[in-house]
Amino acid sequence: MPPIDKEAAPLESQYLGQWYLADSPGEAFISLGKEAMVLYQWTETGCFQADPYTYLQSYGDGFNARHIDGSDTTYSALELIDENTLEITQEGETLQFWKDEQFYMDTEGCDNKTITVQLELAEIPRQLKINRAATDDHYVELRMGLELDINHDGMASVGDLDMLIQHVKRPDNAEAFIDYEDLAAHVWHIGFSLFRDGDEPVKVITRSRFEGSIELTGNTLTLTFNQQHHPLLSWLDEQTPIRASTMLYYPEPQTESVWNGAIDGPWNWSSDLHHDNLPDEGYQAIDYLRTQRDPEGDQEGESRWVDILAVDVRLD
Ligand SMILES: [Ca+2]
Ligand SMILES: [Ca+2]
Repeated sequence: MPPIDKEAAPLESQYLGQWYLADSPGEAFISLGKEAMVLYQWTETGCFQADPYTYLQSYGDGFNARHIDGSDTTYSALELIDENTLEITQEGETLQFWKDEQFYMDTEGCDNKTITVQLELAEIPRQLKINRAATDDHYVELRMGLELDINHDGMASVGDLDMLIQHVKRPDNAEAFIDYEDLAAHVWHIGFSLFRDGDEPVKVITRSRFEGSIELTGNTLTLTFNQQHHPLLSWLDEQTPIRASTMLYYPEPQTESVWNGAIDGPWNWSSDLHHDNLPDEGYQAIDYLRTQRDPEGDQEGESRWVDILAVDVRLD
């Protein structure tokens, strides 16, 4: 239990982010969020185990948490020694952590099953135009895949993963046409990070170094990953809430002839943003045995390139 005079309050922003154990930085680190946290620990078998927790209650500078397996922790008290040093005290025992500004996930998970995500869309163009002049730098141009509520708290929080293809407009990169297979598929995890000194930490997604594979058959996009790609994937099971999502940001649509033969393309569009979700709101449990279907034409914006028709997820 927390000290008796503690009032419930969100965790203060200076605690948010990733911290590694000062004594043995390669062996353990934690990712602290507003609603949830993850403890990563190196195992003797040469991989990382991730333990996701959600806060039962937070108190500004401490929390009680519940592990995804249902077990509760005792009260954890947080104290900043200086801006890069954090002490966490649990049941009279204090551990010291150092701030990790990189927040890049370079760790291998311990399990080895294959995860296949099949996304059937109303139409997938043979080519996609990227780094468009009309798009502002650093904006996401395309994003498609699966969002996983790994920690079961019904929201995107620290401890969750996305399995995505994504393309971001890079400064100074020339416009180009690419195939979907030339995009990269990654597992992304949610955390808090500082963009600049003095800023408040903001919620970001960061990709694992591992790359999944992309396959295109007709209008079905298949992304294949392995549990080794991220330690949190060990918690994926048939109870995990998921949401398929697609997004295309395409301001000032042009009418080039490169899409000859296509049914849909930029010449049909007037919106900048096109997206679709399955389910429309929140998440639904994975059903490995059944295709989950979504209505045709229910996307926001006009583009059929984002219109989800069906999603299949498999774990073998
Ligand atoms: Ca969540
Ligand atoms: Ca749809």
